[in-house]
Amino acid sequence: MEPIIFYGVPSGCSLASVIASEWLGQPYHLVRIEMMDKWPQQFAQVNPRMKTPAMLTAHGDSLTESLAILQHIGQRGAATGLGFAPGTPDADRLASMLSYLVTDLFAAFAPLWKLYDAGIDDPAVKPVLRKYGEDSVRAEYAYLDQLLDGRNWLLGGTRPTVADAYLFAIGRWAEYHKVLTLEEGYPNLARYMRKLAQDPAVRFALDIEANGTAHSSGGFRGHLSITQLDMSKASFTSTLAAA
Ligand SMILES: N[C@@H](CCC(=O)N[C@@H](CS)C(=O)NCC(=O)O)C(=O)O
Repeated sequence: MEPIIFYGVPSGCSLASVIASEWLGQPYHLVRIEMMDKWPQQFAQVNPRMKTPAMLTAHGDSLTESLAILQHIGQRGAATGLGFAPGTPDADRLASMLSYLVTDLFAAFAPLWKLYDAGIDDPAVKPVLRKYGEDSVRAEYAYLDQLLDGRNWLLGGTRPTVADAYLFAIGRWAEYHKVLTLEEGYPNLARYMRKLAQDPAVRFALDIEANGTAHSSGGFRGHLSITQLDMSKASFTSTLAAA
């Protein structure tokens, strides 16, 4: 079967898995999850934690967690430098970068998402969460800005890897939450985000997120409805999904 990526809107971290799938250039399908609505119950069979992204691989296995999905896509694209063959120094560098992004950078936004999702109005809690989130985000953006000084891509090199797909997906959140403006104080990150925003795969993923439709120059073979999928054939290799 062709792999299926389950992506969430609005503004999900799963945008990275869509960008990376486009960069890979091999056939794949998408399933859209409206995260603010009631989630389809069938999705629990792909990811019982009810989080996106999730994937059904070409073998019909469920794969959860951005890091695992991006490593999977990257390894399939090792020949072109989207990821790297396991056991190589480059693969170690990519694993290290992805780990940083999915833990420290993602976690910096947690208080802001908590405020957004839960609509917290308690005056004793709201400013504390806001300040903690803003300080954490600024610290990580300062680190990333320094890292990108003189570099086109997160790992250096001449082409983006799956780590760049993830940084683009998360990097837009600071402005989404009105924490900062990249152009003011983060010039390298601003240049990097501007350049990626022009990339055809990134534009495709943003259009898909916004409108549910877009022109693919990669391997997109269309959306599937989750109700069309025969989940009974999916097998769960993910430790989290099997729990
Ligand atoms: N550790 C997971 C986190 C996934 C996650 O939290 N996804 C968010 C969107 S960015 C989600 O599905 N949120 C919906 C919810 O928590 O209800 C990963 O890295 O894939």
